[in-house]
Amino acid sequence: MTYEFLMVNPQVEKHIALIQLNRPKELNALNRQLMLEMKDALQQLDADINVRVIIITGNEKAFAAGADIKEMADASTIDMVNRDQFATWDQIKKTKKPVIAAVSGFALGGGCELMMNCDMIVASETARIGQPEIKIGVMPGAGGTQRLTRAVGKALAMELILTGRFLTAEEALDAGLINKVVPVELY
Ligand code: DAK
Repeated sequence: MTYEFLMVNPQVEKHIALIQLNRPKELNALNRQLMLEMKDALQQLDADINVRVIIITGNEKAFAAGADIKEMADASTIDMVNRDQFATWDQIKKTKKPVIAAVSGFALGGGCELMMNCDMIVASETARIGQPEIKIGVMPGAGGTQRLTRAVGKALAMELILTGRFLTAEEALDAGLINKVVPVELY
């Protein structure tokens, strides 16, 4: 399983597969190619009888800093509708095996939405989590308004979406958004 923007190890430990986003210079911004690769990797790992759990991760600085803003910059409304670029996220929900997000650094915008699509979320103490789309004049476009609200309640979800403020890992834990905070050395 060789990809341009992902590194995939189907047996990082016995029965555990690892998908690592691999656009470090762009803070793992989610371009269309990366999302297509994610869909393919998940389908293959789901079909692999040796895999029982799938972990999705980034690197120490960024899980994913959101959809690729540069790729979207010139897109019209019609382009965005036709691209349907977050449809690939549906594959995470279709995956029969548990998917765990291992988050360090930034999980923003589409990156936060990717994280929230997973079944469980473990974050390093350096994680910074948010939906800052408002700062570039758009709203969360891949389920963030709904999943964040279900996870943390309306008050905090509205605050995060309307101000773009980032949560620390501890705040996210207290709010019920993530399962566990670990020291960054363990990440
Ligand atoms: N896209 C593309 N490149 C990005 C990026 C992103 N989201 N985030 C960071 N980068 C790139 C930077 O441009 C920079 O590249 P160079 O300039 O070096 O070439 C490199 O990554 C390092 O970033 P910084 O130099 O900015 O690093 P800092 O540590 O100073 O700052 C930061 C880190 C995460 C605070 C900052 O990079 C930042 O604010 N990034 C943008 C975060 C963001 O706004 N995320 C949300 C993106 S929008 C839709 C609706 C909405 C959407 C899509 C569809 N529909 C209705 C269909 C949008 C979804 C989003 O996720």
